[in-house]
Amino acid sequence: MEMTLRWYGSQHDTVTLEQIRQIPGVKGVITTLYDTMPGEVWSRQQIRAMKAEVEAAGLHVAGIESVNVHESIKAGAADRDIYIDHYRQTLENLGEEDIHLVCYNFMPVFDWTRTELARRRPDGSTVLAYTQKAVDELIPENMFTSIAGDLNGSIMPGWEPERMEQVKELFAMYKGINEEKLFENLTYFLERIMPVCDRYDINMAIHPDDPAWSVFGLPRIITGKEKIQRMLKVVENPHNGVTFCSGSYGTNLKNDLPDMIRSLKGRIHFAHVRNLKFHSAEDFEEAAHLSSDGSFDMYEIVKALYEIGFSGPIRPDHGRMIWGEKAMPGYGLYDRALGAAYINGLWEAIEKNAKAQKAGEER
Ligand code: DNO
Repeated sequence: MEMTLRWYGSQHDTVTLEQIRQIPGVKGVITTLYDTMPGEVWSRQQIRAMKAEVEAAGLHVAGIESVNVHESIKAGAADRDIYIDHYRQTLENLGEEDIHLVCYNFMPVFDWTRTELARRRPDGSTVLAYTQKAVDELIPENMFTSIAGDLNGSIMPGWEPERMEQVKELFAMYKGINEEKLFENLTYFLERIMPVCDRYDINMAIHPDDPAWSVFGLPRIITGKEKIQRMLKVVENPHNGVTFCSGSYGTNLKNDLPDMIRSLKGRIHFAHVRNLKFHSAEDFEEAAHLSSDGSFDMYEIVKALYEIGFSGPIRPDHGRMIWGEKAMPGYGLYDRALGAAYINGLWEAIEKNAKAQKAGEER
């Protein structure tokens, strides 16, 4: 694996590349062109400028998160082929610039959903949290305004104000689209982009739906083991892969995370590692990465990644807001740096142990 950190670009991130470079073991960033809209073609010039900035700071671009998929593609609208062509062109331009990993999602309307962006934990840190009750009581158009006060002046990925202004129209687009139809639209999209991915060796890594169930009655299809296996089989190409995000699949307590990782051997191109603390199956908050701070056994998760020979980029995911930091919720420096150090520590121990065991067996 390669330890990385997500970075939103100097115009949007409070964390600098110089800071990222000082996190032990981090040599690469996962980034994006944050000012582009879904459906836009990313030019080679823009990509080159982004790479140059990262490389000037002594780091490299390990992958893109995200190249967002236009709603017309997800909804299978009449004009989807135009946007698929744009997506293919963006992939080609990324490939020409030697970028080989793209994380994306196929969630209608909303990207990830949280109902609180600054829930206070007993140690005084604040974290993102979710309760089903709050979602059930909210009308979707008000989702953005209900969390806007806790944004610390940042724009959350997937929650860009322009998108939120169109929520009503977006919902209308998905009338009559059930899970099966959404799955067909995903298949249609994947079949058309795979030739470009093959030509440029680009690994597509679909991000799970978060939470891993339907919200506001919208269909959600990347939620658990069977569904993800179906998607990998329907387009049986190694470039059609996944982002294994423990904090997203983990929202559904029925998902056995280490078992899922093992079942996805060879198709996990990117990993997001984070821990959640559950108060009930429908009320959870994000915890520190350390196992004992949340509900997951992080050792078992990292061990499963090690055992399947995972070699792609990995990143600590949402961190708590600690030590007075003001940053995009989930994306401050301090707690993610702690997360990176912890995951690196787990990996080192697991690797040394496995090697010692193997040497012992050979003797
Ligand atoms: C949330 C992120 C998601 C993810 C997208 C991928 O913090 O994990 O926004 O980047 O779903 O397209």
